[in-house]
Amino acid sequence: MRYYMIAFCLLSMILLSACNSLKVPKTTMNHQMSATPTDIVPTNSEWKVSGHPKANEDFPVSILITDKANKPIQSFDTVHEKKMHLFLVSKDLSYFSHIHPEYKGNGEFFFKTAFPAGGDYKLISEFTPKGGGDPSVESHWLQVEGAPAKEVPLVADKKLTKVVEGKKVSLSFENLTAGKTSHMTFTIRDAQNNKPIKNLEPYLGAMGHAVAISGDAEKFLHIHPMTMEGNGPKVTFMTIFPEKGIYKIWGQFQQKGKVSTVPFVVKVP
Ligand SMILES: [Cu+2]
Repeated sequence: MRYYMIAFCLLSMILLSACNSLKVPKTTMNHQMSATPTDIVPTNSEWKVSGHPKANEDFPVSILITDKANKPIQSFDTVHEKKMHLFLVSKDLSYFSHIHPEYKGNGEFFFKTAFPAGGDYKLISEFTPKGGGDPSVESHWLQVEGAPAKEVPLVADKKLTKVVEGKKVSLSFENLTAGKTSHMTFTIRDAQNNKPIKNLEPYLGAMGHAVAISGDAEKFLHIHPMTMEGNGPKVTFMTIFPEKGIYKIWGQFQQKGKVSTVPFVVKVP
């Protein structure tokens, strides 16, 4: 049964990534599986930003999600505890934020945010219209006025170990090749004493989340762990990078009620 599930999961991923590289589905094994692997509901989105957003100033954004006939989609599934997951990144991928817009009804989501500097930002929303098996993705580029941050060149990390908020996090891959199933493991230790952290807490219904975005900000993968078992120090994700190239990956893990975001830049051969 387990192997059947794995095979099914792989097949869904391959078919879906072939359909639309931006809409690569979740790759969790525990996640409810769709009836058919091409279960993405086609959508449109309308992003409304009032005025001209300026750096360091909160501004409101509303997103209207419609179907192909431009009728607002009424119901959304709650996936990983939320109806919509929204990722905000700067063009150079140096800035990253993961938030959850509020559902207002009648297809409309709402959030407020502020960006730390002027420049171009990509807003990537992920949601599942009710009855759709796999999440839909809609994105929008936004220009923010103000002094731009110094552009950070996106180069692959030489060392895949980072210390973030007292955690020493190492990233390792098995079978890292574009178009193939890769396993990506984060190992989390206490930066002070190097002891493995074994008390990770579920964050949005999983032992961690990972997001990968290609260097051109065109390809987006939201990845969930392969298992709910264990609370660290290792969290393994399974995914398919659709194309070769540079990707930035953010792992998010919760311990003692606090979420840490750990970024890595990798080159996928
Ligand atoms: Cu989310």
